[in-house]
Amino acid sequence: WAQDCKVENIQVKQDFDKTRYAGTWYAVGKKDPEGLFLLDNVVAQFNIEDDGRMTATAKGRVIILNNWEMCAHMFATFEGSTDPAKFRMKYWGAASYLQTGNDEHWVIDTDYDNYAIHYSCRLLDADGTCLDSYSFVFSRHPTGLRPEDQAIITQKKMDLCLLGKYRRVAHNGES
Ligand code: ODT
Repeated sequence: WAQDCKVENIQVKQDFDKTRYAGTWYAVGKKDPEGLFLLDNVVAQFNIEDDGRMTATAKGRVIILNNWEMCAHMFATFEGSTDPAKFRMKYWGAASYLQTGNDEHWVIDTDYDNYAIHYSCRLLDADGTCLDSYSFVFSRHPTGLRPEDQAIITQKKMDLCLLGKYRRVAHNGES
């Protein structure tokens, strides 16, 4: 259907299973927020702790203080909500000059074995659309998405009203 781009109407993954989501994901695409942070070579590792909570670590090349590029090690804890695919992500870096924050973290779609697409709105506009969002496309494979998954991801980008706003995230063995 025709999406109205209101954040409250965005569909997320039904019956999201965080246990199947655990493990390594390679960022292959990204729609940047304002004040971009993670650049490329981004690899995220999701874990389920003994108490059932989801945590994650991520490594990647980041940009800090306008022009400094470096490899960063980041950590996150996730707080669940009534919707199993909607979390709040508290994050911080191994070093104090890295970004910290508390963002929405929604799993829009995944097949657990090959692809995932995430979405975060940081700032809601008065009309219910998003003023500042970011979104990661993840693959289980560092080489990128399989052709059969690309059409699904394109549809999801449209649903998020972000088609054409993503860039490719390179993996060249750094970080
Ligand atoms: O890159 C940006 O411009 C904004 C993104 C900042 C959040 C980075 C925090 C990563 C913390 C470690 C968690 C890993 C999980 C990653 C999953 C999706 C990316 C938020």
